[in-house]
Amino acid sequence: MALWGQRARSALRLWGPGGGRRCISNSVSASGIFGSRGSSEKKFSLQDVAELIRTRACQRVVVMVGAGISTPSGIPDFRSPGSGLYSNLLQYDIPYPEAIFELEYFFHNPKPFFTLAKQLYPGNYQPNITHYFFRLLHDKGLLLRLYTQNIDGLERVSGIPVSKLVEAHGTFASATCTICRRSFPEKDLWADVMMDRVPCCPVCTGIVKPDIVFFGEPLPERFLLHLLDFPMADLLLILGTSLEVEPFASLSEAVRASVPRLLINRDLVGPFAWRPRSRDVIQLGDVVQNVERLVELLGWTEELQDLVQRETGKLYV
Ligand code: CNA
Repeated sequence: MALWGQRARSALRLWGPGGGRRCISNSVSASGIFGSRGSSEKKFSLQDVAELIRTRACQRVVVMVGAGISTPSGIPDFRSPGSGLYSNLLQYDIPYPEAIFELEYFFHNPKPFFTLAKQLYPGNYQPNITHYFFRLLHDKGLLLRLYTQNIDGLERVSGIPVSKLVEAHGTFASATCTICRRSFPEKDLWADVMMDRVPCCPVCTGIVKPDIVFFGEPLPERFLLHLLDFPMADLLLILGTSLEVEPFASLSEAVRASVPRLLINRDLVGPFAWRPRSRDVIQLGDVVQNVERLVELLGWTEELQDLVQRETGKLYV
């Protein structure tokens, strides 16, 4: 746990918009395979990835996602210029954007965080087709695990069981007193946040914080599942993330060198830019459009539409 804490600590210092440059210690060396396929060999394509899934040649799919999969649901990401959360934080009256996730500032003034929490709180936004695509992967028994940096809870809302999720930067689904560490009931947290009240522990009156990972805090213990999942994965899908936040970002290099990796993102990011592998597939552009294309190649379009209709119906009952 100590080592873990140390790794997470140094990593979470990199959350800021200008930070996050790599310092990978546990990556699988890609250089070996990079030269192992001749330059004349056909490049991997989205169609190849679809084929691996469709034929069940890959059945242990690991997914890594970030804020970019939730922008189509209406939640701003951090770093997109103009629309990103960091450029919209002025309204919260904080000294600098990252302060909103800093413990020191939180103890000084918790209001801005709870104002943001109210905005991001699960229930205000609905999953989009990307979340439901992962749900379909799970329903078909192909999802080994979904690692998310998001705190919007939309993976849960889409119906993916918590056992299949690693919410690496925490969740609003639970909360803890910052003083006595007692857990605080979810429904009471929700009521306080919605009523613009700072939640306080009924026992020691300490401020209660949703279990969202702040700068300098260790990641949830479930994150350690990556030690089992990534060596076992036979396909890695990475969507909607700048791959700037460690230790999450380094997971993109933790699959075996022979494992195909698919990046769907607006920008070319992380090791796809600076240490590509021969089985990398890069689909730059809008996440929804690219997921729809993949789903079409898989022949799952109708099934996905049915799932979305069914699940969206439930949300409004
Ligand atoms: P980020 O650093 O803001 O990067 C997002 C990436 O997604 C960027 O590369 C964008 O270009 C890309 N992107 C945005 N919209 C789209 C789209 N429609 N199609 C394709 N690509 C798109 O966010 P990360 O998740 O990488 O950074 C990690 C932080 C952000 C985590 O700690 C999160 O907690 C935090 N965050 C979460 C949420 C949320 O829960 N929805 C919102 C904002 C920030």
